[in-house]
Amino acid sequence: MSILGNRVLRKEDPRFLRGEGRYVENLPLAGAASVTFVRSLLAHARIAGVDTSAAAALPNVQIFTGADIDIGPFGPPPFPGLDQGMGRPLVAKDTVRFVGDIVAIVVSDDRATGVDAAELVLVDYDPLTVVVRPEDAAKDETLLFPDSGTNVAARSGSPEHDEKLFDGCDAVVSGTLLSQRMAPCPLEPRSAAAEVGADGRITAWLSTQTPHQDRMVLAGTLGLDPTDVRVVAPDVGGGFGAKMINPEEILIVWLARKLGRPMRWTETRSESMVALPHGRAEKLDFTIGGTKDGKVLAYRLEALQDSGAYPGLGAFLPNLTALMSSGVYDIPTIEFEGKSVATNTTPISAFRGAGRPEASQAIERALDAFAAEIGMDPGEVRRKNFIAKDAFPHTTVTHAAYDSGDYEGALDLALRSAGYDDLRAEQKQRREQGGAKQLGIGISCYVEITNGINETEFGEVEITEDGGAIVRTGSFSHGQGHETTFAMIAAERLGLPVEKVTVHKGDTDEIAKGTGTYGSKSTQIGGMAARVAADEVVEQAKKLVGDYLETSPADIVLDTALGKLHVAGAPSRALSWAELATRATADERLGELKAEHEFTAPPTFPFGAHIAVVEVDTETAKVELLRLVAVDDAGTLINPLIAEGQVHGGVATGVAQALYEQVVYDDDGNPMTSTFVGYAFPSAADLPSWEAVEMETPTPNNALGAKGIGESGTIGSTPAVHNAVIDALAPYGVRHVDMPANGENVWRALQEAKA
Ligand code: MCN
Repeated sequence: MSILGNRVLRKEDPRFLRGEGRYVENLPLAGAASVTFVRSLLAHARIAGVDTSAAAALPNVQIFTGADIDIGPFGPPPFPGLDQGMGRPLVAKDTVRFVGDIVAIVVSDDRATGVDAAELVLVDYDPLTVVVRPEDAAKDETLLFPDSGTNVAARSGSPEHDEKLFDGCDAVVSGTLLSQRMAPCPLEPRSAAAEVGADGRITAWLSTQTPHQDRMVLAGTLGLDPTDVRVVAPDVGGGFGAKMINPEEILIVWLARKLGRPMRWTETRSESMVALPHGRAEKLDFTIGGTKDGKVLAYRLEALQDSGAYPGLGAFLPNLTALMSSGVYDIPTIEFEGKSVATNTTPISAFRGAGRPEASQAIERALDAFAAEIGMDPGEVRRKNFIAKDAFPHTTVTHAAYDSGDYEGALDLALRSAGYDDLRAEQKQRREQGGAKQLGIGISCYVEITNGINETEFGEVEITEDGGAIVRTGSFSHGQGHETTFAMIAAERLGLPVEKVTVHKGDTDEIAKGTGTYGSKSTQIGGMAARVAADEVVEQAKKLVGDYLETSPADIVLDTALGKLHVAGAPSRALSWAELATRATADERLGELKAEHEFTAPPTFPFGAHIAVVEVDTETAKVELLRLVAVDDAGTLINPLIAEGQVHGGVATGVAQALYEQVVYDDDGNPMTSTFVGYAFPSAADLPSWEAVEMETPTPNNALGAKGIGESGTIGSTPAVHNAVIDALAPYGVRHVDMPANGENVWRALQEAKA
């Protein structure tokens, strides 16, 4: 029986539960200096001068300003259409562009002195006009990068509008939705340390998702050969898309080389809230039209992406929104126009879902608005427009090539599990009774893209002296449980118990290549690379066993149930992995039991349906999420326990966007939510237990049949909860509530509807 599909407990958990995780912050690094960044307190200003004299007078303190930095600006990434003139000086020289921009660096023996010194660095600012709102930035009245001549960093889709797009529609509805700015909030803030070895090679320990890519960026920025850079990512306490290399990590390495002394830095929570890139921040204007019996004929989506002060990956995200704008529906015509602008705020980057939640939020709101307009049940409208189960592979009008799916099946399962008809009956009863506490039921059907740009991942499998195996992966796990699932994948192919397989990751000296973890692509490419490498090891083993048993390798078979290689038809002429490893070690042939593979595949498209039930107190505007039923289909599951955990965490993020979290700036660009006191990051006590319902529709794109699951819960849940709140308020004439749909926004919506 295969280990795959079993609820194997996470191999990494005993380490974490005993407090034995090793993070950058607790790595011993003798003689390391402490680095403190002095950050701008103004959102937009010219730097007239930086007086470091008082700070430098403290014992054993060194200060660096923009003038001392001899390496070029950071980013933007070389994506097509992204303005390359909007790079970020690692330390601001002339201009600061957001509260949190680095203006000086303090190097000290200890952290406390560093903080004292940082407070003594006096920056003379000449304030400039601050642009916080992307709508204002788009007017190009105040430019963040005057040389670019515009704040528009990137465009996507087409600005052309077909005046006849909605001709033939019985009903046309428009709406606006802000997918508000979110802070990623990894519980382990960013941390970096660096040391130059006696051989001149640099080692950087980073709290990152992408060690191999970081090595390339470090080498490229610092003018080093990549082989002279080693990046080690030890245990990492969450990243959620945001923990990819940034100026801080580059500066830590630059300082270690410059001063010939180990350096370390760990950001504080409030520093993390302003300096770690944020996510979302996409304003979506939709128009949807169709027939009165529910068939959608046309859809237009306009996205205005706030890219923050230094447009990078965030400016590219509307491309993903465009690609996925059709959702699970067969919509004959779609128009998309995206614009990404620079503003005086923290830069935007990837955050769990990155561009795809925005697409789902828009189409799922639009579908509900359309259903309300024609007076049809929102589930029924969806049913009329699904891409049919037998239509796969299916390419949407936005050129997304969906691999496999059963969207109606997912909705049916979700509605059944939720007891939809009973919920509607209870809602009707409450409405008739007219009490303050009204019920809202929200539906969201989603499809998302994982491994969106056909990436390649590296995997290596090696048999160890004791007959176990090591899997080396170029992927990285910072909460996703790869130490368990990748071990399961290799164990299944080798016929070894999962306990005998150890997964190594995150050290660029040990692992030849890698891309890291983002876009929920690890299993389908990294897991597959490990699988293929394991198969190649089996082939090598057959050769070796053939030699030892004096038989042709073609006659050797692996009995995966027993973990033995034997002569076909003669099971007693066998060697177990342990016996084989012992003999191969003695003969110095163990190295033959090792193989590597780089696996590439097209994207896969996980999908699902979420049903949210909320209670809204129409007198106090309090919103309570009562239930969330989540059907998330990620193809064949490797480990349903881990997949469920991923959905669980993902749903928490998605619900938090619907109900709680929002990064807020005042008009001067001051962050108003830079601690967990002001930023409404929910705890377990704020959230109900989710009802996760399994569904598995394999992808034909890899032999595991696996799609990604890491972001699904986030993408599916936000629109379900958002729709539920609006549904609860429908009898009051409410057609829209801003996210987060918290008491304040619900109260406003009720007041506006009354007015
Ligand atoms: N899995 C499975 N069966 C499948 C698909 C996945 O059993 N069909 C398992 C995998 O083997 C893996 C886990 O589920 O152990 C997630 O796998 P996958 O969907 O391939 O996604 P990645 O490993 O590439 O994770 C990335 C994804 C992203 S993009 C964000 S953001 C995110 C997330 O994972 N950030 C996280 N989950 C997170 N979880 C934690 N704890 N912390 C974060 O920062």
